[in-house]
Amino acid sequence: GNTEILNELRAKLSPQGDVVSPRGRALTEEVFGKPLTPVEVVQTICDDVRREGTPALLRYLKALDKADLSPADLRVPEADLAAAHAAADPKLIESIGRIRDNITEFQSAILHSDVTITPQPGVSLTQRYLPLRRVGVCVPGGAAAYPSTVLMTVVPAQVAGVKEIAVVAPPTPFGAYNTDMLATCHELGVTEVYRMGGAQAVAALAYGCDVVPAVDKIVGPGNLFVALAKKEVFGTVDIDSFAGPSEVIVIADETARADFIASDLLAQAEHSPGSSILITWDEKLIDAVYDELVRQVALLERSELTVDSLEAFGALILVADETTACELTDQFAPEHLQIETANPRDQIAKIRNSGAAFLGHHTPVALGDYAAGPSHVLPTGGTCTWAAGLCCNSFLRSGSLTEFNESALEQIAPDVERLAEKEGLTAHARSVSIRRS
Ligand code: HSO
Ligand code: ZN
Repeated sequence: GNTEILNELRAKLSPQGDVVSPRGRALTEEVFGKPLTPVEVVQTICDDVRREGTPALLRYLKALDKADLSPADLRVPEADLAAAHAAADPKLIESIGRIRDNITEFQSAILHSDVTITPQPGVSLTQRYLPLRRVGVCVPGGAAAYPSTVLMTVVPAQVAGVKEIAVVAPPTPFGAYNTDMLATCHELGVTEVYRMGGAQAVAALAYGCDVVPAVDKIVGPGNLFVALAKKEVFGTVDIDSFAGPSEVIVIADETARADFIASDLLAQAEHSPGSSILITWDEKLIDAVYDELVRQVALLERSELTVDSLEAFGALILVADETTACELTDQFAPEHLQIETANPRDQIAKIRNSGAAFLGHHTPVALGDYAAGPSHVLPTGGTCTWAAGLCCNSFLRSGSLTEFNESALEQIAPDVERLAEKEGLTAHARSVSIRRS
């Protein structure tokens, strides 16, 4: 049945991800001298970086990323950022500027501001929001370069008012050596960029070392090891949601175009691994989308990887009706939800669980990935039932301010004293009664 298919997919995309590739397993055996689970690998790395600092960081970058760096190589010189910017395609820089404006406009509009109430005369209660002082941003650099991830993390942090932003990217051609990524950092005014990736970079950001001062929060996507390392350092620092393999569910009706749907499924599969699921109650769409997938995948630059991903994590699901489509979607709780129907608001009203939803025939997920305004850093693996996507408010922490005058204290005092007595905490009670006239 359809539920079983989705459960199976969900299990494969599990954020715990205890499966590693044979290559990964061989590498960890070589580096650690014994087979370790990914969690054990990450714990070992984080412990070592916490205790030893930079030497451990360098050792792991060499062993795991094959990057033989000296301490001085870890930070990208600001001159390199400026040079990458100067050499970049001017059209790219213009696009980045426009996208930054889009993100800024949306994020500024949703930014929390302080709230004060006066529930009664003489009482003032405030929730105030302050930006984090310093944050770390992980930018992936394995399978592709992601200037867009720089935009979708850094701009919300800037809107929140974060002053210090440290970007880390693995020392790879798609990572810290990618000039488009570096140019984007420069355009956004980021001056701290580090050539470091994996669990070791997360540990360095969390604990700090001579090269990079510790941050208050680490955000951004990465591979399994980055994700597990963020969990490992949570408590020392804050982290954002869990970002595993990308996922989309497309809900479509008879008004949808098979070629559009196929293009959306392929865009997600291209992330490889990426999960692409169509749910429809229109039988004709299933075959039409399948044919379009076959036709379009051949045209792609990453067609082989995309086919692998579709085969492992893709599904075309026919359901009896719209209600069933919405129920299945809610159960799966996808990172991205795309609704290609005549009245997408009818369906979204019935669905609680999705990291981000894209409504209508003219709103491919790619708009959100690159340019619309909400961040593309979203909870995956079904975690959107309790986690939210990154936004400017992820970079704030709140605190409360409470102030009572004498008569307001007098009014509330009996309740405080009664509860304090019940708890046997007489010093608490006295700290109130001593102020009463
Ligand atoms: N779909 C990815 C983000 C991304 N797509 C970056 C293209 N570049 C996770 O939401
Ligand atoms: Zn994407």
